[in-house]
Amino acid sequence: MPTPTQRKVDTAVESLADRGFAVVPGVLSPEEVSAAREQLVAIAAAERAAGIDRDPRWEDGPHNQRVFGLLNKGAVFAALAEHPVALALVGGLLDPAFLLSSLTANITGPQGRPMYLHYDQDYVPLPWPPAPSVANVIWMLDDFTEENGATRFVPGSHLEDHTGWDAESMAARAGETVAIGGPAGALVCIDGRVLHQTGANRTGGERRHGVIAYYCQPWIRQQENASLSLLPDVWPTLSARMRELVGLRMFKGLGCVAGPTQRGLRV
Ligand SMILES: O=C(O)CCC(=O)C(=O)O
Repeated sequence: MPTPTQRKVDTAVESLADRGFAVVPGVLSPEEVSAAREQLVAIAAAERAAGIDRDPRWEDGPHNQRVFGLLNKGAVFAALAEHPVALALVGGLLDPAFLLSSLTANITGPQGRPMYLHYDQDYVPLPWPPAPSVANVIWMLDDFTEENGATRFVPGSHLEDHTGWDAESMAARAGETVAIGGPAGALVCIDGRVLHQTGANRTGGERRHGVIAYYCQPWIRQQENASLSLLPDVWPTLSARMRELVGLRMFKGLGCVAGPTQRGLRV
């Protein structure tokens, strides 16, 4: 008899196959949500005050905020990236030796504009392999609603032929998107080939806090260069699993240190 969690994972696996995304509600307890949210709110406020909250190239306007490098900003975020439910879902999409590519947050604010419609493996040359090359897990630290900017998807677009897609042809599909919300403590897992975007935040005063764990096949360069970006005092706090996820385990001759035999598994 599968556990309730296993049943939720099984349902999510089916949704990922059919629609290219899946919401799993009730993964985090209210206490876990509060701990992560409080920490994120504090970091986001500090980064706004320090003027490092914006990259002017982002098109979703001055009301949304990204927070980068979350592995350096609290063990509570590492726990999300290595949560067993997230790893089980991503393990169903990618090679078992998949890596954590980056760990960031996306906070929508009132009047935040939608992100451009995109898929997450735009650097993978076409034709793609039959399975996704990357996957995302967005942790909902607030209820995600259509009004506050829940992620929007074009269901099933992961199965389409992406040849010839460009910014214009993707933008033209905005009318096909559906907002996929969920209660705080849920996650949404995303196949790297599905078209999606952050929704517009049309609320008067709500911020939507999401933590985004981005994973990739073990043969892809990671978005965040962990060797350079992880702070020296953070390395010893990482679990053995997280050390593997950031790339310290060799994969078929990749990720060696002075050759494959010198130091064995670097975990
Ligand atoms: O925060 C969201 O709703 C989606 C973010 C996203 O698609 C991205 O960062 O690539």
